[in-house]
Amino acid sequence: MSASPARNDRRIILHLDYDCFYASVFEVEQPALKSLPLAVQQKQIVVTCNYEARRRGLNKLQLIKDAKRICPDVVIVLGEDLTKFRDASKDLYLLIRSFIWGGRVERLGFDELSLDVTEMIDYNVGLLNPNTMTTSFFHLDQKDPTVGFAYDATKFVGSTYPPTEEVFARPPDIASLEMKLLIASHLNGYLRGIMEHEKGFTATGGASTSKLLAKLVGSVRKPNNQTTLLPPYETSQEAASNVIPFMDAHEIQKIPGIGSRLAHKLRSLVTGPDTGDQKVTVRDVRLFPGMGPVLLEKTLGGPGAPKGIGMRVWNTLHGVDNTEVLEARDLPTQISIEDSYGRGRLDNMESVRRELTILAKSLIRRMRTDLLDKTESNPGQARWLAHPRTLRLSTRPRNAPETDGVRTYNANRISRSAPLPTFLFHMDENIDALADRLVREHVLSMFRKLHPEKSGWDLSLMNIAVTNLVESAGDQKQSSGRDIGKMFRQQETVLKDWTVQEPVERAVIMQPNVSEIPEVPVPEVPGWTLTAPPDEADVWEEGDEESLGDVECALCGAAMPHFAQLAHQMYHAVED
Ligand code: TTP
Ligand code: MG
Repeated sequence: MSASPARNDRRIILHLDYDCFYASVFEVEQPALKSLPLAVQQKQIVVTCNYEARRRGLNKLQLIKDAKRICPDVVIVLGEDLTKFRDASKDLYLLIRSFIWGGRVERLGFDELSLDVTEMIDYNVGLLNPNTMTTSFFHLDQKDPTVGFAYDATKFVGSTYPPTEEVFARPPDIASLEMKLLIASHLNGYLRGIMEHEKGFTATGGASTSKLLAKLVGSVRKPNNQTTLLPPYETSQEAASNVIPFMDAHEIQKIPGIGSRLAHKLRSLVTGPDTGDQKVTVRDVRLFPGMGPVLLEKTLGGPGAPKGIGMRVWNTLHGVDNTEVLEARDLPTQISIEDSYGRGRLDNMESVRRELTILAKSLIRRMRTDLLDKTESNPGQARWLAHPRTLRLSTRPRNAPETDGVRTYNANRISRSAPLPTFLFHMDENIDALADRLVREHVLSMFRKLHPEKSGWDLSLMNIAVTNLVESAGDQKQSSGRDIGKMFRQQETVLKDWTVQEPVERAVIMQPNVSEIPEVPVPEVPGWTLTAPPDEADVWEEGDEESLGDVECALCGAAMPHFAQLAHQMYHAVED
């Protein structure tokens, strides 16, 4: 077997995953829902449900009809319009980011955050006084020593992996990784408290030295809890690493970055090709004879696979992840809206026009939400922060049935692009009129070029997107998103567990935008692009794609987003 990869545990990373996120958005709007079993519906699926519903036997990605059977008094709310989830997600992200030095916060999907708090922890370790550990003070601001909270530096907040006594017989050495993680657990608890008391959302937290480990250890105790992965991380003469047994116990597919396809290949390698979807753990793969980066590259590499996949997965199996916390762009790279359609729903030009107009309306609404400068008090004069240059229409035709009547799933989209007409930026016209004009004057002709036949297409999906965004010059987006003085005053009353000192003014740290952007010509747009199928379900990350549904389940006919497909299949497997 190859040597274990080298560790580098200099960073301290926190992970936050909001509890039953979509359901919580409804609960925050209507707190009476909290005590009821609540499920959020998209198409015929429960995309999430609150923990009261989970106590009564409901699950994420269950069919609505099954949820009603298992829990007849379940309250079902529609969650197909993602606007409120997106807004809540942005709001929580900005709240948390306002505390983190350097704005080192990455959004993963709608409801997860990775925070690089190394600098904050190093600074606070440097200020520890060994004689007054139980009455330490966490500094949230380097310039103002009064801003922060009191904490006991002899105890972890929340749970640990492996579990430990709350009070140490001997507090950890101040210079140790354990001490840093202990302090990080207090920051984690503080941020979760702020989220709950300011916004009403609970989250589950993890603390470790990488995005991978912080995320995985965070999910050890859900909901509304947090877990810190305790050192040692490396095996030494004194003690064995905690990381290896922690990683080893996970099913291979539960590991971030090892999606369904890679997991399938690894399972086939370990158990043989015909053993179905037998459970295989990280340990099974790690200890497989001859295992190492070379065998992994041979098993997982090939056309379309990222370069160096063998080494990356080898590192992952050992809990080694050196990827940086990437700060989110404030502007999306593209905006795209799509919907899926059952058989026969799009078989004439009138129905295509009608559906395209619905998509176009959502698209323009999203452009106004995401790309307009909201600091302008008169909405009619709001400035565009970026101008997309390209309009793209994509469709996904269904495969015709084979001779035996079986219809195979076609994952390929075909698309056509054209320059985006500038009238879409007119703020004095209403969205309905703009959408109508966009479809009549532009999108329909793109559609006819994609599908020259007069009728008879059988499309399972249509998507309209604006891409190739060019940021506007002279953007002044350093607006303060929050009044931190007010926040600290509020905390005095709401956060009983955390001592809060003087109020202070502080602005949200936004990434400065490039102040001068050269005029970029409209690019050459190819007439035809045949897009490869996306690497479905390997990772689920919130892109700029807004999908209301994507694939049909062959067993029950339910339509669902493509990322839900695998979990849905597993659901059927359990049911059987
Ligand atoms: P998750 O974090 O997987 O779920 P959750 O936050 O609802 O529940 P948990 O407490 O277990 O973390 O996903 C976040 C949101 O994304 C979820 O509220 C609904 C949505 N979602 C989908 O739209 N499709 C999916 O397949 C999944 C898994 C989630
Ligand atoms: Mg969640």
